[in-house]
Amino acid sequence: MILARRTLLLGAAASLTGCDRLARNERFREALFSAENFHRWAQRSLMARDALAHEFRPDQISPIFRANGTANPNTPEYKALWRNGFADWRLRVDGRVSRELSLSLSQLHALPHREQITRHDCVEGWSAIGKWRGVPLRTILDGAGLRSDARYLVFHCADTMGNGSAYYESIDLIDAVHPQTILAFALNDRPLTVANGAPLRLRVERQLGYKQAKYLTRIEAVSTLAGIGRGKGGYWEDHAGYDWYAGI
Ligand SMILES: Nc1nc2c(c(=O)[nH]1)N[C@H]1C(S)=C(S)[C@@H](COP(=O)(O)O)O[C@H]1N2
Ligand SMILES: [Mo]
Repeated sequence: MILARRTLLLGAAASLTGCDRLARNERFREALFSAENFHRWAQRSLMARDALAHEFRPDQISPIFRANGTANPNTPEYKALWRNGFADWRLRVDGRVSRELSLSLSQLHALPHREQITRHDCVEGWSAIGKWRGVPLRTILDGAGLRSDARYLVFHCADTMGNGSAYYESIDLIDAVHPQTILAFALNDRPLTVANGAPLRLRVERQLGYKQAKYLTRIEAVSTLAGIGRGKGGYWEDHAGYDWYAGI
């Protein structure tokens, strides 16, 4: 669907033959980038900004929610936290905020929850329906108080990818305050497993799978994505040219 729209926008230039060679061309990448912006603008103008992603019935939940990407961060720090049932884990909230926060899992459990049964779509060609429970991100941001120059939220993760770069993702403030954007600690009525991102992951339901950052350690409010990773707003955006705005 995204590809079809993109092809439409870019016309013949986007014909997928020779795509790799084209992608190395800076001017083509600029065109891609503006099409991405257009796609984002179009999606947001045609639908209400707070439109909800479809929610499914309990009987539609997939029997298995497969794991993808990192299935265990496997660092000494993560293993120590896991061994202790994540009692010592903390979520740091910092950057362009008025009050830095350091939240334990039990503090998160004590906050109002939201539950949603949604479909996760991975660009690698699989989907799964799962029931997520977690704290609306908005609640946390209200507690931290975003400063007026905050424009993005960066989600730092505990895992490092094969090339030594940490996994991270980012979203803008529109998605940050969307009612279905939650920090999830449970999947299908069970605490998140390590494979699915324990102890806490992001769910941003109107975007693709790679935006759903697992193994959260820190949420940083920033005014620009420059200087974070390679500056494109996420691990896959930096390393494989994935779209920063992965709307579905
Ligand atoms: N920290 C971290 N988050 C991540 C990934 C990862 O490798 N590390 N993979 C992403 C991708 S591509 C997908 S499809 C989903 C997979 O979530 P799951 O393992 O619960 O299926 O997590 C996303 N979030
Ligand atoms: Mo994915």
